[in-house]
Amino acid sequence: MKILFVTSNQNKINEAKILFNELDYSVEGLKINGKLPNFIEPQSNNLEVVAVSKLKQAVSLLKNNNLEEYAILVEDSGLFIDKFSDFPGVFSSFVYDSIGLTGILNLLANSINRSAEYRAVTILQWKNKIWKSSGVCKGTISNKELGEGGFGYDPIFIPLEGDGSTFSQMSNIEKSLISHRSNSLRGLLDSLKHPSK
Ligand code: ITT
Repeated sequence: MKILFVTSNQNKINEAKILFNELDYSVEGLKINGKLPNFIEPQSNNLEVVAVSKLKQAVSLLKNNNLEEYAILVEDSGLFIDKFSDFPGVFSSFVYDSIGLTGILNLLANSINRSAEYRAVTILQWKNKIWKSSGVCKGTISNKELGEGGFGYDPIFIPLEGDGSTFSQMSNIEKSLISHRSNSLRGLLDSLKHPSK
């Protein structure tokens, strides 16, 4: 099966490739006329609402472009910081582009409570079948940016399941063993492998 992933983020595509490889499914970014079309994001503080909206828009794009034989994958994710009552959450992208990692580190300066979690919701649709899943990765926010890999908040996110390194200090494979997105995608894989569950 070929999966078209509705994302502009190549890191997300790479993470999905690692996982779906197990079922011999290929994953590539959805492109219409060579580029990812613009999607309207609903005003919502719920990752699933955003993902469902992306899915509906993508499904109608597939229909209009004779791509219905392919499966479509949508995902929405964000960083939820305890001390800020889950902010930036669905606004993670916007906050990253506006105040950036320095802004987050400044907001948390001298704070003892540095707990946070990444959350992801993924939905796969193939023809009229839909599979939904969610994933979490718990961790803490570091005191400074560390590492070169990953993307977004990875230089300041230390997963609890790791060895104290930030996601940016890990390889893609190490991140994909414990990340929120991989956890969510593994839920989809599980449903695909065991359809009766
Ligand atoms: P698409 O919308 O095109 O998929 P995006 O990167 O903007 O790309 P989101 O809208 O889902 O993705 O926004 C999620 C934001 O949350 C993203 O910009 C990052 O700042 C952050 N984020 C989500 N998952 C992350 C991860 O695995 N590592 C680092 N930051 C992540």
